[in-house]
Amino acid sequence: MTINVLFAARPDRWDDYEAPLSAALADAGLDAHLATDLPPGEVDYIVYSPSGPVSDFRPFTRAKAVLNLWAGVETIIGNPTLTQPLCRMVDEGLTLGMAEWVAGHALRHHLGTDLDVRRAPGDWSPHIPPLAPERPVTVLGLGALGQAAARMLANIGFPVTGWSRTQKDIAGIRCLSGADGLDRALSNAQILVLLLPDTPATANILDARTLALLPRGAVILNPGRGTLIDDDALLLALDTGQVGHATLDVFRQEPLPGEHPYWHHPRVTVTPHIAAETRPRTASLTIAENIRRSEAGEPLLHLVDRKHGY
Ligand code: NDP
Ligand code: OXD
Repeated sequence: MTINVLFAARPDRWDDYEAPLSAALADAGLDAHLATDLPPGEVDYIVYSPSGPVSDFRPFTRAKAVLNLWAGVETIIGNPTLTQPLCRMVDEGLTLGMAEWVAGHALRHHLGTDLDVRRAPGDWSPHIPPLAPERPVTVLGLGALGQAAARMLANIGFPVTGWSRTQKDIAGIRCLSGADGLDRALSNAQILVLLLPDTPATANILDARTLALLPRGAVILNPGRGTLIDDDALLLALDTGQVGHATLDVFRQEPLPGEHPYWHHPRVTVTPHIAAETRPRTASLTIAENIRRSEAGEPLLHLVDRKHGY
């Protein structure tokens, strides 16, 4: 029997996804009908994006799973109409994109690139940064994206500490967990990367207390979520020099309002939630594999844990 797959992302994404997703479904051996408009009661799987048209899942009485195109699930996890299993996106394109973004921004601060590219005529003085092995970096969150970023940073040569809810064992990374582990992870983080999800347990994880644990002048990279940071505490820490620079990709309100102090703060770089994008070709493989598994009675990949919220 034909499997009906509803593409419920932003309509302008259809052109990017139609061909790769159709091909991935066919390659997975599935007889699937993929469309942007289907009678809800006939839909077997929903390919979902928070910016798409579906917010009430009740009419989708036959749907076996909701397959999110996003890694983050904070906008859907609390939806009371969602009774179907929810899978988040783990996509090798998204993962590599994030690792590259983190490595690029870490290197910008590590090398002091801004100092060199802003030189004026006559300013020929050398500025010698330490080498990567002398620059400890910490990554909060060791999931799909945090691990990839941590590995890329370690490959460059940085001594990398990672912190997660459950204890990990990753070659070449010092892995910590728990409340005491967080304090230790922060205490020597000259560059701190936030790759935690937005959950009640991670809200304001960087606040006045935890910011004070960082070495003076530490750099923060936040491609995770805006809610991870107490913005007032960060602004104060930037003003006092406790934090040397913050490169922020995600915010409590997006787009970041024009009047927000982050826009004009000399120690803040704002990027418009572009750290990593779900890539249609590779994301289609994840979606097709999950539909194949579901149809074969195998466990779904990347199932969201509703208790923990990610
Ligand atoms: P995962 O779910 O794979 O990993 C989340 C990590 O956070 C896990 O290591 C988890 O620990 C850890 N974690 C969760 N809660 C806690 C807690 N309370 N204390 C300590 N550790 C915790 O997510 P991804 O790596 O795929 O993505 C991370 C986030 O990146 C997304 O949720 C999203 O917010 C953001 N993102 C941003 C993008 C951008 O363009 N800016 C693009 C894509 C994602 P454990 O391993 O023990 O479960
Ligand atoms: C995501 C994101 O969660 O792009 O996938 O932020």
